[in-house]
Amino acid sequence: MDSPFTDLDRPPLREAALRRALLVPGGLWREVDVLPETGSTNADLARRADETEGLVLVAESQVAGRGRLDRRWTAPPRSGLAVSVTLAPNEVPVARWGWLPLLAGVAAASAVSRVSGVEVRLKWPNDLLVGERKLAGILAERAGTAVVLGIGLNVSLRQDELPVPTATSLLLSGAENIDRDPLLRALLRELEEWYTRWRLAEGDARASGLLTAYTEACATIGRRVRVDLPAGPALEGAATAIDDDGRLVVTGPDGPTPVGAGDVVHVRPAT
Ligand code: BT5
Repeated sequence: MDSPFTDLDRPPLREAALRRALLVPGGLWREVDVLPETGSTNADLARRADETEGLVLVAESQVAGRGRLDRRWTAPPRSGLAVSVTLAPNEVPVARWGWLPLLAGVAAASAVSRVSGVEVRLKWPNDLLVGERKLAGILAERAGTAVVLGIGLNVSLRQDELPVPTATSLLLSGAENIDRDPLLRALLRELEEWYTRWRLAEGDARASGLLTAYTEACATIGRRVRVDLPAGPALEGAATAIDDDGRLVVTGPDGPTPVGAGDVVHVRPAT
């Protein structure tokens, strides 16, 4: 039976209340839709990205959720948040748009930490971690003159529901609050705040404070990592910094090498 009330621990999102809270005059968000099911909220918004920025699409269930590099994002219905938004920072040079998924990571980690009471950190480029385990993932895709930014967050998944052993959920992390409505509101508000700040600084991550906030939230810096690249040998060394372009600086035997998010297949802890 697929009633919205089958699982009392997983009430449906309240679309009308979300709209009342998020669609405010002068605000970034222009439309908030909650679908019971879709393939991928990123794919849906990519088809509409040129219309306007500020579209928000949430799905209670995704049957073809996308990860990066043709990987998949899977989660049981109503067990988390699957949300995408459209952004079009036209006054920001395109070379700086690579900061958008990192910006989303900073906003999401801060909002989720605050609402849930769980300490959430970032794994470069844009996974949200609790300890070593993945709580949420972010996918930014160019669509014409806009960017579709998608976030998948695990909220009430139980151990036996985790799609991979390296995943976790807010429930499994001992969260104080696993109510998805306030989580989504906080996430979108914080995303709007960071986006506005960054856009006003014309995408300058240093001037907007984004670089500092990202560096503080990032668990990768200071660790030894092994970076798998699409071709050639893996790069191994100490993750020492994030540069002004949002690249991870890995310092190995040949000195510091900046690696861009688009070039990386995997970043793993190295021994
Ligand atoms: C990501 O990719 O982490 C980006 C995920 C973005 C999902 C959102 S949901 C809303 C929007 N609409 C979409 O279609 N997508 C976005 P990546 O770094 O490539 O990680 C994918 C990998 O994470 C998979 O190969 C699995 O190993 C793992 N994985 C899949 N589902 C997971 C989950 N629920 N929790 C933790 N890890 C998961």
